[in-house]
Amino acid sequence: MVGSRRLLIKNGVVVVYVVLSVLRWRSHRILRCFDRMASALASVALSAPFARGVPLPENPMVQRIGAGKIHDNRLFKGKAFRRVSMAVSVNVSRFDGVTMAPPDPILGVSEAFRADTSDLKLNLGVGAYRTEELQPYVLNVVEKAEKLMLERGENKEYLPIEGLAAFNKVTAELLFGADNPVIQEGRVATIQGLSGTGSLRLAAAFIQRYFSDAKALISSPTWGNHKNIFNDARVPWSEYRYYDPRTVGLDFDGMVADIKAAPDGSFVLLHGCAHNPTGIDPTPDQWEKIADVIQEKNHIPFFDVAYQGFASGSLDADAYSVRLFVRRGFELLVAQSYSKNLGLYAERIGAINVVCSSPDAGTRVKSQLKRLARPMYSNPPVHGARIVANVVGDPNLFNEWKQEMELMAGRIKNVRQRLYENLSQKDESGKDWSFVLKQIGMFSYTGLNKVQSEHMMDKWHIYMTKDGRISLAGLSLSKCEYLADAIIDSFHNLFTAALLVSKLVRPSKVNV
Ligand code: PGU
Repeated sequence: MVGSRRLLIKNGVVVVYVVLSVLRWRSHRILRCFDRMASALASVALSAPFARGVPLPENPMVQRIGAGKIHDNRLFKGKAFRRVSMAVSVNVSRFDGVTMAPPDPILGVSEAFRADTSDLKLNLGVGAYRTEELQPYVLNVVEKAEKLMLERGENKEYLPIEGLAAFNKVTAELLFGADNPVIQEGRVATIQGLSGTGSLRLAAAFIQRYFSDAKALISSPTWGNHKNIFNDARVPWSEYRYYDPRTVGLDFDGMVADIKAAPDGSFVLLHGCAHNPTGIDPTPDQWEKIADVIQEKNHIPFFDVAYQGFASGSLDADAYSVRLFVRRGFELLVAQSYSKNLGLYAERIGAINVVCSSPDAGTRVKSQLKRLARPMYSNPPVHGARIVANVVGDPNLFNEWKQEMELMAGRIKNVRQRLYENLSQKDESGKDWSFVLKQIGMFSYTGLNKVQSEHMMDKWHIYMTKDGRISLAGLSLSKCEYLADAIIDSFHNLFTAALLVSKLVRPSKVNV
């Protein structure tokens, strides 16, 4: 009697569960609510004592619970729930509520490029150096350093949380200069990071933890991932004016005014050199004035240095802005990357440096950076760090590296020059393309907008980011003419339509 009543209840519960599951499938809006109810009912249906007749997958923990060997109620509930979750997922995915993420605006371009079968295709999306034959390039000094590492037979033990000591030392010296007082006095907290991105992310986590009321200021436009980094770290940000479309140059007055208008004590993100995506850097005089206003407002400079040595071909020239701010006595943050200047894209090697006013503050900051890193990734990878330590720390390899860097930067400059000549010669409208020559670094900001950039891909098979940025590092001299034809066509023939769209689609100014 008791047994058949139990069977009846069990069947009733199963029917309700099936109905809810069907309804859940029909309606995405109430998905979460049904999901929870369905799970709870299934839990009742499948758990003891009603579940005796329901076949379940073998699970030693379940058997132990059934045998009454575990009496911890918390554990019992947890394990039972996990078992039921598995059963529910047979017909309906627990991940149905997960929506499709859009492709990444930069790395997604490479995916689209790979899918294109045309012989004409050209990938100017991602900022990655290619040879004149458009092949990836491993630097000679990197190969030499790796050979050394193999010969030494180094082990693969964990690094300390802060990374390889030899790496941190040469990295900070490369950035600030070995004789810089902040290095001599031990006032820099340097932590090896997961390349530029990971270092920025660690710094953002630090800001969120210790300056939770502070805001980050980022340039408009900026490298797209800056916004993601601050969003994910829950650091509120807003933009300062940077690019002036009328002059295709720096909106210096706008920049200064916006930095001035921001709440005191904001973190001002500055591109140390080769601003991405515009390729427009402030002049030394403008850097001084930017430092003035940051000082006046008690802001904290936060440099992103992803292109040291790659912009001008000189490591020292490209560290000018950072060293100026250090000379003026600022406490500041600098994220560094070896992706471009040593071609170590996939090694994920970089660093975060925090310059403090005292060695004691430096020690404390470093301890907290380590504390943040530990639960995120525990400690960083060793291979790239050893390559850097071997190249930057060895006078011979260091000199050879500088020559290779000049070569890479030189090839980009040549391509820039050729593109400018082709644009000027071929464009019959008389448009002034000289801004291409004024920009610096890997990129050229063409001024093409979204519609025009999409036309470059659709018609010409030229892959670029939709903000009009092209990576000259992915261009060869022989492809310049083809690229110039594509730019001229996209710029003039889609001008009206593109103007209309750009008026309708305005970028947002403030975010959280
Ligand atoms: N900061 C800036 C200004 C950058 O341009 C990049 C890379 C990074 C940091 C991060 O580089 P890491 O590789 O993490 O060291 N920007 C390139 C690479 C592609 C990407 O978006 O990650 C670019 O094409 O903009």
